[in-house]
Amino acid sequence: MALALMGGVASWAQSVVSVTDTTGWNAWTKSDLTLMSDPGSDQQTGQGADDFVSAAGAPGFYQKAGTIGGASHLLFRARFDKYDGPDQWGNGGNFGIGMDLNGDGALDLILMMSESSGNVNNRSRTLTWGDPGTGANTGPSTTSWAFPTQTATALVVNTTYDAVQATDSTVNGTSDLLLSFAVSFANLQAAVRAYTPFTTFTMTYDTRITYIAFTSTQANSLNQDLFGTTGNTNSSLTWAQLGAITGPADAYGVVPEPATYVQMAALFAAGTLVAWRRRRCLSGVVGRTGPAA
Ligand SMILES: [Ca+2]
Ligand SMILES: [Ca+2]
Ligand SMILES: [Ca+2]
Ligand SMILES: [Ca+2]
Repeated sequence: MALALMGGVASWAQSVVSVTDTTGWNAWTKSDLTLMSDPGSDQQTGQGADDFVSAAGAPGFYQKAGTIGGASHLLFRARFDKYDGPDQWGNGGNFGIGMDLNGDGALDLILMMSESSGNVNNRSRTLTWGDPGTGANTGPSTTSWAFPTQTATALVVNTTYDAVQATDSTVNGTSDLLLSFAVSFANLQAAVRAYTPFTTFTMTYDTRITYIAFTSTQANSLNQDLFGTTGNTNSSLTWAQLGAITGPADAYGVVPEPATYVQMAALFAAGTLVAWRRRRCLSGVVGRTGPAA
């Protein structure tokens, strides 16, 4: 990937990317840039394949962005405790990513990756969007969601889905799994506009989103493992109190240093980060989210 200077601010040029990439991934961090991690054996239902893990030098969650088939995509990659074989992960599992789009700590959208059960060669993997309920949605005990419309997108092995053995960790003495999937900017943008008050939301490489990740046995619950904290899948604490939510990451998964906010705000009076800060303060409606990368 080439680093370009655009208007004095470093910005990653858009590159062709793949779920099978071995480089260019950014590990999830909190707002203070602390690396997020997750222990083994804290998932709640006994399936090691659904247990987020991390190890020294082997982060548990990564993100990147770029083009797949000419369309811009977000790519997510998680490390799990148990590797069962090529392209095997869920066997009926659900892997959710919660998104806070305006920095108020409340989830606005759920991206759910689900894998059907049975013979791995016959499984389907799909993406669907969850619409959070009327609760606060600021932590495990206050969050719910439903799937009001069918917007399932099929994932394709080696293109938008990949599950391979990790070569850099063996947590719990067993082989670990790196599971990756991709979602297009267009798909995310349409879901935001359909399910949230942010009806003019535009997804760009600079758009800042904060994330949580979890696994579950049912698509409408969080009952296996919450990434970034030990247990706590029913906690009444907030995502931030649990250390389970990222900082405001751009599409590449990069969270700016706190000082960068001030610096960039001075450079771009109407830019992405100013809009972000304003939204954080006022919890207002998101408008245009800044210049394209
Ligand atoms: Ca875990
Ligand atoms: Ca929110
Ligand atoms: Ca393992
Ligand atoms: Ca956990």
